[in-house]
Amino acid sequence: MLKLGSQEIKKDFPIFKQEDSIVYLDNSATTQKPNQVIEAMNNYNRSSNGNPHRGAHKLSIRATQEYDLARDVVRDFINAKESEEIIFTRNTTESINLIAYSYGKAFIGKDDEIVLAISEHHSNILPWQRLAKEKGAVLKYMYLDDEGRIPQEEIEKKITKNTKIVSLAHMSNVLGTINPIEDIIDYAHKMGSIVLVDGAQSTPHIGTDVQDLDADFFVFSGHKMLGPMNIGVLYGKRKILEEMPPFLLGGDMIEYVYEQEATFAPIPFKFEAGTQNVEGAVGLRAAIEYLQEIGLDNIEKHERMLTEYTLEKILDIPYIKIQGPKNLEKRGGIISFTIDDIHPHDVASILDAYGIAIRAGHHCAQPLMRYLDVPATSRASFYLYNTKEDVDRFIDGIKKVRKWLGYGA
Ligand code: 7TS
Repeated sequence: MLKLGSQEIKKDFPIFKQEDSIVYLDNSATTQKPNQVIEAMNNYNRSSNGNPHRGAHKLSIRATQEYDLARDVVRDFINAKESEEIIFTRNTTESINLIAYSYGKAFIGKDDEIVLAISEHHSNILPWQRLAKEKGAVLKYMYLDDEGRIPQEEIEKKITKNTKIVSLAHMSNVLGTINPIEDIIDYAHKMGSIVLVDGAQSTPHIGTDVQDLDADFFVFSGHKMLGPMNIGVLYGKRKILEEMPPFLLGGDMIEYVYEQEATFAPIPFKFEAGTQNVEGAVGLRAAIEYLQEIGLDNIEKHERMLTEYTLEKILDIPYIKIQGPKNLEKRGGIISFTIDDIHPHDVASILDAYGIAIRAGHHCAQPLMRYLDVPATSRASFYLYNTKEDVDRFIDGIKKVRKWLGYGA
């Protein structure tokens, strides 16, 4: 097995051969692809490309088999009960939009409450804003303590008997906090609400068990877990998915179509209108198999080691402020920070000149930025191929930023 933390693992990722000196710390935005994923997609295109579910010919049949297999692999990865509960979408954003549009329009009405956290990504805010405006529903936010965590009192204050859905990131893409979704799901269910978990930042890094969590919906994106862009997942409990009306209408999601009426195919097809992204599903399957071979537990452990190592060093630098938890408790490998007197965009540009890729900006979380009272942050985020040497270069880089701009040490 490949040893995490060694340079060896980078050999699986052709981008690190081409960009042999890059320190890639923008994994929360998107991750790099190993040869295994690239080859799986190439092989599919070379040998099995056809339109799935449509033809009797062998290429269509092969494409259908590849697509179905990918669905089974995703089911296993998140421990869903049935493969029919796995719907392929383009990404987390589309999955949430689908739920807000379909479930929301059918089951959320006037004065019903939708509860989010203030730390949500815009993808988990805007669809609910529109729904709330259209339906006269109430959009409520759970606020955070000084470490970026949702206090228990806040959960019990905001989720009430009128709450119809709680929609929440498992891991914040800015603060790196892992939200107490088990407790929130438990409490929301007691109040009669369902829960959507946005797993965009957690699924790639920590094991997911949707049955254990008892999540009603769970969504994530392939491109943040070594897979390709434009393939995402929406898990939903069978009973709920069956009650929901379709989102997009068109080919492959119907049973019968008449001049004025139509009936729809069973799940998952009801939610997969149009020609599907089989190539993407094949790539996602290869990514999951790669992650499973290394083991999510090992990945989590490795990233915790890197996070601890980084925090130790960064907390020693007096002009740097961490946004989010400063310890390892219930957090992932995402570290947001600001450097006194320097705009985060300048930090990112200067680090780029040293070959270090981080992200700066509002991270699609403007309400959180306002809540934290910062215009933006710089953010480093880890994945399995990062090493301690990457962290050393990153720390070295951020120590040079102020000097570069003439502020002295
Ligand atoms: N939810 C969370 C928690 C995210 O971090 C992101 C993307 C999304 C939803 C949307 O994912 P998409 O695949 O549909 O685009 N987050 C980031 C980020 O932090 N930097 O770039 C994209």
